[in-house]
Amino acid sequence: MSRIALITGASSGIGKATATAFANNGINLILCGRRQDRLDSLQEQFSKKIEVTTLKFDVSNKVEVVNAINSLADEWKSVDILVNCAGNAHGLSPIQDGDTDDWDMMIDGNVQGLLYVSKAIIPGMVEREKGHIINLSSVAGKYTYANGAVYCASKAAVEALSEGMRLDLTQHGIKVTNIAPGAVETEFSLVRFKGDKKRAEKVYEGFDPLQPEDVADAILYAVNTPARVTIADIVLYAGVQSAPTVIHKKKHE
Ligand code: 8X3
Repeated sequence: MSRIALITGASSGIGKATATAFANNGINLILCGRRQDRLDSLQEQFSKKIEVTTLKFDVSNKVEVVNAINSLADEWKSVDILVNCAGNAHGLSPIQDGDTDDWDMMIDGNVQGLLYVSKAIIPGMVEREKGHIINLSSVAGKYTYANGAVYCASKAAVEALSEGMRLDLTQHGIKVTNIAPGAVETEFSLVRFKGDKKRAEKVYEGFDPLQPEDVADAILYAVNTPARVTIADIVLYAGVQSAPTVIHKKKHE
């Protein structure tokens, strides 16, 4: 039986690219997200190659997470790979101007959500003495930048959780990989700037940003290493990027 991967945030961006890479490599998929129509169209697309099922839930809703994962049919329960991809940035402002609703969404989604999903999957992995958890962190979890304190804090928490999970789970045959991308062209900035397309597009102007597929390649590499190898941490920057806010953009004439 081929491996089964459960991917949160699978309906767009890095989650969707990872799902595509996994499908092309014969890994069966449990696609999770909040937008059922998008999950359905991905299911239709991938089901020519692999087995696919979908789960619609919000990672930050503890009851929804538990109910959705408990609803999996028996043949889907033995998850080999968990990709904790769901996450978001909301707002970019100095701490004194921060919106507490934005803070809640980032902490609830990026930290609590990752924990709720992991809690629902890890006991089965421990029982089977095998598994691989991929946590999507960010370079923002390694270096804090101005106006991004809470987003950076949420990703610093992911870094700590990846390390903590690895410490607790390695003895149970479970690998934990932390993936920290820099500037990736996804819906990330559109969400951060609350739908302001112009402002979002500006983020990726004047340079060649990472694409979701570049991050998916790194994830695929990590899940395809032999048992003797643990890829603990992968940091990816765009070609002209050397820190979260250091990007050598082309100047406009
Ligand atoms: C996304 C990368 O540097 O915009 O997590 O925060 S950054």
